[in-house]
Parts: sequence; structure tokens; C-alpha cells
Amino acid sequence: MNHNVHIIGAATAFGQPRLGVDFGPDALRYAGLIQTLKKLGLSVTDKGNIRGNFKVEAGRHSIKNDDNLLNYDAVKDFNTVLAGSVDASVSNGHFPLVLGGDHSLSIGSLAGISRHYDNLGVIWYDAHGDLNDSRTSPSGNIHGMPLGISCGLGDAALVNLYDEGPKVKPENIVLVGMRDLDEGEKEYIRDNGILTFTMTDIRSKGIDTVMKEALDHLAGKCDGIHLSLDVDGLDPMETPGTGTPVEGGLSLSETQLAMSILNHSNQITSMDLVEVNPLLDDRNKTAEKAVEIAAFLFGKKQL
Ligand code: HAR
Ligand code: MN
Ligand code: MN
Ligand code: MN
Repeated sequence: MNHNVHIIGAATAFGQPRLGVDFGPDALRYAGLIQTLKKLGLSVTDKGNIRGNFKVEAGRHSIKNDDNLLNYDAVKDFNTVLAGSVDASVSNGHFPLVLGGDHSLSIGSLAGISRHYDNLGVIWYDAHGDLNDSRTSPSGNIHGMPLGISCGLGDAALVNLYDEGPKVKPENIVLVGMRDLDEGEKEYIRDNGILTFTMTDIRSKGIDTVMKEALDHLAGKCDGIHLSLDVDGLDPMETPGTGTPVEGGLSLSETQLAMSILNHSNQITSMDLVEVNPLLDDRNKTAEKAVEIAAFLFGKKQL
């Protein structure tokens, strides 16, 4: 793993209606993210937060466009700026660790990263597939769409953000932790043969087998692997500070094991750590667990 880490705060809440997730990057810093990674021997540079050139102002956080997409212009502007920052980090030889912020930020992070790879692999660790478009979305919330957009689904300006065309191929994606998929997402997964591990699969096989199968699926064909980790992939008992919790999720210890396996693979080249909302949390414990998860990805061990 690349030990030169750039922390990029993606302080956006525009992909969904709940305010406070834009404070996620600072909650992660207050939970000790940077010191923890430095203690592991990494070189860590904090690039600060991106808010885009717009303000969180009354009214703007509730605009829907003609396609029922919430805060469409704000999401587009924000992700264009974020893509530039992530692109620069990769160009300069750093591992971008993008802190959220709601999951719509992956539109920008994948756009900035994917130009550096011919076949970027993506591991999407989440309760949700985030494969909707404006037709299939039950909400109009763009945080339920970033993986679909990155595959070329839906709004043309979002699909073509930063670089023309799709950023990721469905055969290079693995979904882990799924337990709340919308009908349109299920259809997209089936039609495109996306390798998917639901919570039922994880209970049956074990998270260790699942992660090894995920890596096997991407090995050989991918020249880099992006990990996009939504804290709602974990059970809400572990990570209550998130906007769309779903019962029956992964535990912290399973996630630590999953991260250790990814660390040993030496294949992960970038990461998003998203959907930490300190206003919904219990004494910042969700951010503390997220820090522990990142630490295990970078090689922390229990002994
Ligand atoms: N699938 C639902 C929607 O599109 C819920 C998305 C929930 N949000 C996330 N994404 N945190 O993982 O509205
Ligand atoms: Mn998500
Ligand atoms: Mn590419
Ligand atoms: Mn989710």
C-alpha cells in the first residue's frame, strides 16, 4: 500500500436532505484520524476541506431539478472541484483518503481517480447499492446514485463530469454488505452481472471468504482498486451516526477483518470514508469506529 496519504475532506451534505453529514470530515479529525495514521508510520498530509464554491444557505438545500434530483447544481459543482483535488493527489503519487460527507462525493472521487487507471476496480462496502438513477430512485437523493452514475447511468452531465463517459465498468465492481436494494438497482445488478455479497451471503460464507472472493474477482484485470466505505454498511448499533441506517449490518470486528485482508492484498489504491453524521451520533462513536476501520486498512493489528 502507498504510505503517502492525502486526507481530502469532502464537506458535502447536498446528496441527501439531512444536515450535519458535512461535518463528517471534522468529526473524523476530532476522533484522531491523522494521529492514528501517523502512528502506523504513514506520511499524512491533511489537504483540508472542500465545500465547493457555494454556501449552505436556507433554500438551497432543498431544490429539486426537473428530473427530481435534489440539489443537482450543488452536487455537480462540488464534485467537479473534488475530482480535481483527487486527480492532483494521485498525480503527485499520493493515496487519496476522501472523508465524507454524503456518498454523492464518490461521483467526484471516482472521476478524479479513474483517469489514472484503465480498469479501476471498486469495492463498495455499504448497506446500499447506490446504483439508482432519477427513474429508479425512490427519493431523488443523489447519494443513492454515485455508483450508477460512475457506470454511465442517468444524468449526462453527471456521467460526463470531469472526463467524458463512464468511470467504472460493472465487471470491475464488487458490492459488500447489501441489504437495502431498490428494485431498479436489483435489475441493474442482474443485467450487468455485478458481483454482489448481501448480508445473507456474508452470514453464510463469512466476511473473510467474501473479501477473498472479492479480491479474486478483481485480481488480474484491475490496475488499481478503490474502496468506497459507507459507515451504514456496519450495523446501526456500531455506527448510529449516519443518515440512512439499516438493521442487520456488519460488526466492527468483521469490518476490521475485512480491512486486514485488504491490507494484506496490497491492492487498494484509494478510499472514500463516507456518511459520518456527527449530529446524529452518540458522542462521536461513529467517527471513532470509522478511524479504527481506516487504521486497519493501513495495517493496524490488535496485537
Ligand atoms: N436506495 C435509497 C435511495 O436511493 C437509499 C439510499 C441511501 N443512502 C445511502 N447510500 N446512504 O448508501 O434513496
Ligand atoms: Mn452509500
Ligand atoms: Mn480510466
Ligand atoms: Mn448506504
